[in-house]
Amino acid sequence: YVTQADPPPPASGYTLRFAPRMRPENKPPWHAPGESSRPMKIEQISVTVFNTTSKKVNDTDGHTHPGPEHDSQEALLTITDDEGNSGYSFGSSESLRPYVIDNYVKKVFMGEDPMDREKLWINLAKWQRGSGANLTDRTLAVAEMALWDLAGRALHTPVWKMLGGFRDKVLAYGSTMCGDEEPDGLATPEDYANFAEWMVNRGYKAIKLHTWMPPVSWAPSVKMDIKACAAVREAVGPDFPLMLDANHWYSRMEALELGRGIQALDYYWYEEPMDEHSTESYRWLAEQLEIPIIGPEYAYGKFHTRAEWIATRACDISRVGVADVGGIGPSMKIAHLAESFNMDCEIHGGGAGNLAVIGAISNTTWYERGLLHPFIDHDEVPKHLNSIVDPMDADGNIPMPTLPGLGEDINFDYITERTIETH
Ligand code: LLH
Ligand code: MG
Repeated sequence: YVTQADPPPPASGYTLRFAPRMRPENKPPWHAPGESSRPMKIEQISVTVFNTTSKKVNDTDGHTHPGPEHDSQEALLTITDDEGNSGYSFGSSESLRPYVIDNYVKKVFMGEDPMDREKLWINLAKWQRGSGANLTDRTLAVAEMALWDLAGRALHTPVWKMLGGFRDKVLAYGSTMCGDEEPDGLATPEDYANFAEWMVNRGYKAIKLHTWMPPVSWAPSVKMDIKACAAVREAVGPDFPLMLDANHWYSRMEALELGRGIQALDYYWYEEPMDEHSTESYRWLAEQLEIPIIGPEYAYGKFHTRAEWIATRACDISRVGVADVGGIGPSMKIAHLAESFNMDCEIHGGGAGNLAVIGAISNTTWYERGLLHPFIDHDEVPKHLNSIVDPMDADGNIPMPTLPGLGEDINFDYITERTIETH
């Protein structure tokens, strides 16, 4: 079967190729011929909070920027069944705090068959209504992805294959951080243009700009956004796919002016320029612009909200990220819903869960790689992993993971050494 030492799959277009795997004999869940499988049971759920380091900081509005290296905390959720199979998924220590794990995740999951992901997800999601906002879509996503990881590891199969493999690699777009006021950072249109040139040389085949948002002293500014978009278009040439993810709280008229500006620059899609909870505002915008509107990314309501956007023509391209809608299962529902309307569904954010969804659907083109910044090395391996999940080759392709499960190559020794709490 596939081990960590195996090389990544060959770059072979969209044909499916995969190293043959052997079923380990007498290892669960493989059984003797004629023997039917018995349900597995979740026996243990634990969270390991550990210290690590980060070179990223959040501003007062929650956007991520480069910062000095500092101590930070991460948490690893482990779900183990009675046959000794474990699944792992990372989250914030806050989203996996004891109150949430004990009152919701353990209550719903313990003693259940970890393979019953749909039942467990629906039963957990129902708890959200009465949880007083304590049980978030993020927690749902981490818990659900640990179930997928467990199943994949038990079956010695990557999750994207379990979902129904479609591709063995995907093109990445370089997704910048939001603008800042740092010299040589992303402070001016020229900074964006210079960084775009760097990204093209690195191999990216598309670029998405996040431009300036508060608390940048003079932001937001439609005029500056258009200047940055024009500088990048100038730097990369006329045929290179570019996208814009602007300040998320523009008014309708500002969003329209900006949309017309980047439409004239031949941008490929226009993302989240207004609060997404007003579906009608996006329907109004989409009606007036030719550039495709993508969304919603952040709006609450999981697949229900995406269905409303599609049904009311508020978007031309659908959008979903595993952390936004509570996991891989609900993301697949949205991708298939969009597919049923001949609509693309572009995936928000990177990481193992999003990569698994991309590997299993036909109606998507890109992997969002980032957030990138001139001061950040995205290829640097986080200390709690042995390798990054999204290595990109010089042609801008990311291979689908070959490890069983979600495909995260976890450095368990590092986590054990730096554990500060287990619950
Ligand atoms: O505002 C931000 O920081 C970004 O928009 C961020 O949420 C990013 O994840 C995003 O929107 N990507 O598409
Ligand atoms: Mg976005």
